[in-house]
Amino acid sequence: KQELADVLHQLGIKEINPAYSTGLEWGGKEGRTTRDILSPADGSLIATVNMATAEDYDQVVTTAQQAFKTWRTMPSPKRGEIVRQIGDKLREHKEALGKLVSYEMGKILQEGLGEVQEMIDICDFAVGLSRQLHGYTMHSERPQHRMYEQYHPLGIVGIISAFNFPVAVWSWNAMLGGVCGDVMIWKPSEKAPLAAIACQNIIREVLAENDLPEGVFNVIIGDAEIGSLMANDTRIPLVSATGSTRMGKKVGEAVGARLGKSLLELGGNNAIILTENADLEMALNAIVFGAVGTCGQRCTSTRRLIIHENIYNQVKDRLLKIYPKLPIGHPLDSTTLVGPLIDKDAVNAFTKALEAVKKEGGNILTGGEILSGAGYETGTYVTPAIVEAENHYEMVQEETFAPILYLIKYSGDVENAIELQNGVKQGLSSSIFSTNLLETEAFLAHWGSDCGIANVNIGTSGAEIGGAFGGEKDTGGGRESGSDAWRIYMRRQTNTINYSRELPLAQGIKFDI
Ligand code: UN1
Repeated sequence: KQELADVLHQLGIKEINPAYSTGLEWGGKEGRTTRDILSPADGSLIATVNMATAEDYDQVVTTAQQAFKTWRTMPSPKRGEIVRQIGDKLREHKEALGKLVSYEMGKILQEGLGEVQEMIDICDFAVGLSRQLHGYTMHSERPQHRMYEQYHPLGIVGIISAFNFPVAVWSWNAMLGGVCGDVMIWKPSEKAPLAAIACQNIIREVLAENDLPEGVFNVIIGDAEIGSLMANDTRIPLVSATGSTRMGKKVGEAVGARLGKSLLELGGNNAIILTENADLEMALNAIVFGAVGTCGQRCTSTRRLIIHENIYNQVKDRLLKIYPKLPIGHPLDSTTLVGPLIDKDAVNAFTKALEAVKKEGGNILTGGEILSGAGYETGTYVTPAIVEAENHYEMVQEETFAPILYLIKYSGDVENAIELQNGVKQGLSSSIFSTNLLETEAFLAHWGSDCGIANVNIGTSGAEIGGAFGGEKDTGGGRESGSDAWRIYMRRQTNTINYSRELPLAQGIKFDI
């Protein structure tokens, strides 16, 4: 308890945290509803936050608009320098922030620390990127003409993040947006706002130390209504949203209706294919980490295992030996591998999904219980489930944000497995375990996996920040994080310059006046 109090103190979390934009602390509960933030680990009240109103939102937008005027005039490498300082401060606070993420959201400490490491990594990436925001130069068809393109800052980026990665996914957006010259308005999940406030405190220090204006990075703690204001707001040219497909469709429709840009990172229904040529020892580690890591609450979590019939029983037996031994408990206990689900609603969704899949013919091999007794008083701890199922079952087609792994048998060639793997609405992450080149290349071919992420001999979760992250179909199509994902945060402009004394028209058109 004392240790957690120290962690909160180090991160500047007061008992009651107002909704605020950088530099502006709007005190008091007056006119605002409040929300108690309870740890899913032990049910304790960590803090109470005041939820922002529509007026608060407007004030944040005005602050951000103001800050944009200064921020966009700074050379990009200078903005990179600010991001470098943010990365340094994150290094300093890695332990504390990792613990807070873990305590507030319930992922085990190793994963909490991993999440902060993703933030540090994206800062480093963004610093380098700040000197590489380049476009092409083209040869003009006209003599003494030059064509090139440049990328300008876009404006305000609205970032709606989910509870399961309460800080990392924001940082992918914010650090890239930051070096690109944008200003950010971040609406974290109302289920995990404290880690966001902690990040904001870190950033405010950096901004103050560099005499930078309030409002380059803003946080607004609010519910879906604030999200909807952002989606409909023409002052926000880009809305980046992470969460369920249901939420993403609403955001995408609203942003699309005003012809804004959206970057959607939505549900996944990720599968690992195990062919007869899989290295099972490697695969088992990947499967278990993918299926029960973050208690099955990653968008990249492994939900389906598509196994060749010849090795099906062997894989099943091995998994059934591992699962009952998984240490389930407090996420800050170093021996724990499976922490709690975020809340009771998530537990209900888990048990409902299992009931429903059973009705469809699914066979629950292990797990599915809600734990009770000492250490499990919150009712948020469950035993991860393994279910024999068929790909077409309604529940198998859905993303249930909980540790349920469906075992699906295939026979014949790898093409049959790929067809099953692609046979869902979502298209985020996918993986194959095989040491056979023909199989792995088929999986990577254009008729192979239809997902945004396709891995060979690596599980579905735990992507590095250097690649573009996102997926197809119901996953929303957006790409964030590494590679050239930065381009969406900028306004692209094509410039043609005539340095001759003639005015030839393109396409050879004659137009003499
Ligand atoms: C998410 O679950 O929204 O690839 C993001 C992973 C992490 C990011 C997950 N690096 O599992």
